[in-house]
Amino acid sequence: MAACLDNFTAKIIAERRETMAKLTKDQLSECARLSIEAEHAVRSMPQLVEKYPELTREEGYVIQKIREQMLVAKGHKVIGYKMGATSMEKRRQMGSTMPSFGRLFEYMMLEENRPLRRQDLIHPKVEPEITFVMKEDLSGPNMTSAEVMHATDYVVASLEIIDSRYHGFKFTGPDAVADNISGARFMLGSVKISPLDLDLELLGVRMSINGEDVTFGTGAAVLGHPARSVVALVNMLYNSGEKLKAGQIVMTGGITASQLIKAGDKVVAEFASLGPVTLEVID
Ligand code: OOG
Ligand code: MG
Repeated sequence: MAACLDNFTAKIIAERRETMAKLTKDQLSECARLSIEAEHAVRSMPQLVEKYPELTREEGYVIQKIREQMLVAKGHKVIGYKMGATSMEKRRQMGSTMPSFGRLFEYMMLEENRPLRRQDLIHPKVEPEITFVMKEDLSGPNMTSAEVMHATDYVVASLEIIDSRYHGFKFTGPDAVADNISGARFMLGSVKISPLDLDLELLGVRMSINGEDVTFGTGAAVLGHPARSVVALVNMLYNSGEKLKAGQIVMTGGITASQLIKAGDKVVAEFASLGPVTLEVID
């Protein structure tokens, strides 16, 4: 596994081991492997904290980074990031007090109008999000919303399909971070608008399943303004020696709580100005 770790990850692990002497490199790699295997096998697993009750959020991020390196070694590609727990409804649902981030890989992207296969996932849920696509690199630690808005190519409506790899969708903060914040699939809408031409905080969304409205919200639910979610991401990435790159996608986090979906469902998220995103779930 060591060959899979870059210098940066090795350094964090070394530092943590000096200060906390907690999980070893092999144990961290084992946690990353378990999350990947559960995803591939479409089978849920026990929380990592059952085995490692002292698991920290920082260790969760190291596991997430190792997980990324393992997927990249298999030929996958990171195409952006997804923020977690940026709205009150999501924080309440996740039992989380602070925002977190995960990574988006190319295989997670569902082309518009492509159905989601229920059997590919363990217990999928869907949530509406506003997504930024960047045209310039951004690095922390002192990011501002204005810089984010100017560095953004466009925003689009989106649906995220999350699928925790833990039994019953139950986890602690460090577990969720280690498991890539439940990232599974996502679908982007086709209307692209500069965030400078929208009142993102006032932008409303209504999500329905099989014609019945299930959740409502506005962009302001996401940290007061979705650009602040990108600010938080860029500043967190700085802490781990990374930056947001031109062309990358940032899903700013569920505006509303997520909803369980099943085969046969038709989910529509209707966003003001940005239009609808429609997801059909098949067997
Ligand atoms: C974690 C996913 C969090 C969001 O938008 O807040 C997330 C979960 O709810 O399992 O994607
Ligand atoms: Mg989400």
